[in-house]
Amino acid sequence: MCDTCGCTQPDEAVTFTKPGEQHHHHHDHDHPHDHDHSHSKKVSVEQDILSQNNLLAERNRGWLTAKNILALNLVSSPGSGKTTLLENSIKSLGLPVAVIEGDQQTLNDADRIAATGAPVLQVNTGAGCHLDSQMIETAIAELDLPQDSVLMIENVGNLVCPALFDLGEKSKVVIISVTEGDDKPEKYPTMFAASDLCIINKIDLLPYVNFDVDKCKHHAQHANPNLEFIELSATTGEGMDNWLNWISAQVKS
Ligand SMILES: Nc1nc2c(ncn2[C@@H]2O[C@H](COP(=O)(O)OP(=O)(O)OP(=O)(O)O)[C@@H](O)[C@H]2O)c(=O)[nH]1
Ligand SMILES: [Mg+2]
Repeated sequence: MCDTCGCTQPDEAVTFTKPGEQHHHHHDHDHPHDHDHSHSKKVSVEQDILSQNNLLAERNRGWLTAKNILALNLVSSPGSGKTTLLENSIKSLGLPVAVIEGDQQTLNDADRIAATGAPVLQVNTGAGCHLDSQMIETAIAELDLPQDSVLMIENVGNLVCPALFDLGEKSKVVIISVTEGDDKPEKYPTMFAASDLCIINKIDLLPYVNFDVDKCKHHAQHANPNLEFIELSATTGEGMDNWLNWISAQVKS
């Protein structure tokens, strides 16, 4: 998994903060920790972490489904435009939308979402490079989500680790922007395999960059033949209707 990048470090506290509130809710990341670096031990700890995560994810999914809340997990490299996409989707959806923001540090993204009027909770993961299902369990309890609504989860910007962690969402939505290079699905296929929809963002920049949309899609489809695609620009609004329609179809299905 990703212990080289520090996301399973034992002493890291995760914080939950609503913009404008002083209150910080801390809890210790309770992943099992192990200091035996032999390979077999490492594998079994990783399996424990993932199976524990999956159990809680199923509980989240059951809770969300019972309240008819569509939960989407937005995953991507840093800076692909996840927050911009959310900022420009929330008002147009015609449904109550709440957001969980995942970043290692800062309230920047939660502040941006709060400015749209949507309820939002920032999860700061410290050294951690992904959200996990326990963080989502805590966050949804704090957000007091209404029945028949949408929950957008913006994961930590990272095209690798969040693919492994089910949060209890209905779908992962992977966002790739045209400035990242069209070989990303070829290099990081796991994220594309784990997602139901691939948004190709920043298409307004296509005239200025070397990005072959067909090549990108071809490799993403190789990782996941069922992957759907939407090309859009979160800043100019081109293609945003397709995204909003896709969400509406998910709400109904
Ligand atoms: N030209 C262009 N710029 C965009 C588009 N979408 C986002 N950006 C810009 O890309 C930069 C990063 O956007 P964010 O929305 O912060 O990206 P993010 O994925 O939320 O970033 P992290 O949360 O840090 O991973 C900002 O400068 C945005 O204005 C787009 O469609 N076109
Ligand atoms: Mg963001």
